[in-house]
Amino acid sequence: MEDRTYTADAEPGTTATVAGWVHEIRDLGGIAFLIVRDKSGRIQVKLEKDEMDEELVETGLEASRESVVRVVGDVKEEPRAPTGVEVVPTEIEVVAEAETQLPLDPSGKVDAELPTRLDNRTLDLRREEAKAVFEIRAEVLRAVREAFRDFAATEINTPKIVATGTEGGTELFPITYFGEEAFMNQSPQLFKQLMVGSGLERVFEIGPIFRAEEHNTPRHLNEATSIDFESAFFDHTEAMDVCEAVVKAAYEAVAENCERELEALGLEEEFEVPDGEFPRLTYEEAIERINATGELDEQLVWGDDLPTEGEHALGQDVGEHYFITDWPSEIKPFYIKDHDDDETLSTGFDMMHPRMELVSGGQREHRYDRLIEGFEQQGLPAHEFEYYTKMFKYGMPPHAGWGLGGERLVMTMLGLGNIREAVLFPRDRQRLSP
Ligand code: ATP
Ligand code: AMO
Repeated sequence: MEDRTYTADAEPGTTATVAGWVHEIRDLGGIAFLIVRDKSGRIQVKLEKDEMDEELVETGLEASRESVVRVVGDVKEEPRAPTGVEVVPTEIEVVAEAETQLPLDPSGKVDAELPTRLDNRTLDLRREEAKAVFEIRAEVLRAVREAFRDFAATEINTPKIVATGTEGGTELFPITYFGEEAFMNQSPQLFKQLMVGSGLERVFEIGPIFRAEEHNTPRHLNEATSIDFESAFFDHTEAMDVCEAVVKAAYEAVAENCERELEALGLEEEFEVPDGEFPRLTYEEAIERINATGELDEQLVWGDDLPTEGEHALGQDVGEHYFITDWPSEIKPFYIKDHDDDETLSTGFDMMHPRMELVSGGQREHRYDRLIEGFEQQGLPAHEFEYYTKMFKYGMPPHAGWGLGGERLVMTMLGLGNIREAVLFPRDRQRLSP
């Protein structure tokens, strides 16, 4: 198979071997066309019934849709062909036959519901639109890695089987680890912090996080991809600068390198790279603006978390990516540092897309005594976190960082209605396989 030519590269005047799936057979009587699809596109294979070898024509005509075929032939210019070229075959081989009853139609003529698509991802990703999402997702991750490298951050991988949670106890998936209780990791939070005190100083990780979310929503997954950043000697404003640059780099890369995919999604006109600085509102301004929209039944007061409807109302009001800063300390986790001049205010921030939260971050509490106090205030058993806290006794620099939901980034970037569209094999309350 190594001698095969991608359909997009088949040059008129050459003899080529193309291999791919039978997208369609158009039988017009004396002439028929087999449309062969591969990763690069499609090509027309001409079958002239009276002029070509009977067996060859028959093999072509009898190939069922979505069978894998290998075609050897002369590539000719043909203005009437969809791509301007066609293959006049000398050999057609059905390499792998497909049953005629397909669970979904990869040509996209018949729409399928999301659960059917997720149950049959292999066939679903033969559709240009579905494939485009994952080509773009890959480009986003590539661009994000490159942006982090430009900021001199080192990529790390931290354990996903852990002894303690970090983001609130109820969302943990417990597992048994050689007879001991353990959990699937909710966030690389504590490990990335441990690494800023190491010789690495500035790190990033792109990896899975696991959360037993209570709610089944279009924007929550039980296994998600977290893009995490953490740097020594940064405060929260510097962490926000990096966050903004990384998100913009992802958009820029997609605009530059994913023209075909954006077109497949019908976004070639609409797609915009965010320009200008993301506005930074304080939490106090945010609740005032939400209250002023009149969209909520009850006015928000200081200390409330922002309800989903509140986020939506504010998102519509702001109309672009933005940060919410200076959250009340009491609603941010123990590892977030408070402002030095006002302990009721934290350095925690969220970065929002008009549709939803994308990022949480902040400057971290790096002073050992304060950190231990923070555990006590949140009712967490500090001794269970000793593997983490003890390193704060041996020279832990001030540091800051954030975590960005990879699927939420792709979802909001492409206007997808459901986060599951941005994951090959999503895990949710109803879905454990495939
Ligand atoms: P028949 O004599 O049975 O009609 P034919 O081989 O002469 O068959 P045409 O009449 O030339 O076929 O074409 C049938 C249809 O297919 C026409 O609409 C024609 O434009 C189109 N067609 C013919 N050849 C090609 C080609 N190589 N690529 C795309 N379309 C083609
Ligand atoms: P947080 O819990 O806000 O912060 O998570 C950070 C970002 O991760 C994404 N995310 C999810 N995406 C899909 N499904 C989920 N269930 C899910 N949970 C989270 C969101 C969210 O904004 N340790 C901190 C980060 C930090 O301070 O560095 C944390 O985990 O986009």
